[in-house]
Amino acid sequence: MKVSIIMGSTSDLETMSPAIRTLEEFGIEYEKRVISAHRTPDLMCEYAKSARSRGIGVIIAGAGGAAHVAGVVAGMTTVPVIGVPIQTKALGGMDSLLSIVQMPGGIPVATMAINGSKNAALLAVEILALSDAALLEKLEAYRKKQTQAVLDATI
Ligand code: RP5
Repeated sequence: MKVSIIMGSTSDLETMSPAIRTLEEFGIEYEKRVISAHRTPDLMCEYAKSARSRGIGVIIAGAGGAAHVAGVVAGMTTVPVIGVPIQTKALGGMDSLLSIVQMPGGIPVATMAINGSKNAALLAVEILALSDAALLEKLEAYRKKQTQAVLDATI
């Protein structure tokens, strides 16, 4: 299963980079694309509707401002969608957060913190690890290492 990382604009790439690095750390195959709900609506529909048949297991969707890509994609696929609200200059990302998080009943989007793309990737890893024992081992090792780093920290 592949993970898809989509984002509303090339200007979102830097914020979405921790997700990319995290998937690479776990050796997970992924694809990444700029897909805008407003600027490329036809592409968004086509992409969402074909995601499952193309072997996509989780979609991570980052967007800022009037951030509609995660929710609209979720409405067109049963592949789990994780939304990442991107921080904005005008409203600090509260606009993005509220645009993504308040989904109507029936169409869920797992919404991360503002700029929380690293956790989006880790949640995708957790979902894929439900049916992948080797990935689960890597995830457990990652958690142990993280815990140890905190225990070893000297301040
Ligand atoms: C959203 O508008 C994008 O996700 C981006 O966060 C924001 C600004 O886009 P640009 O004007 O920088 O392309 O659709």
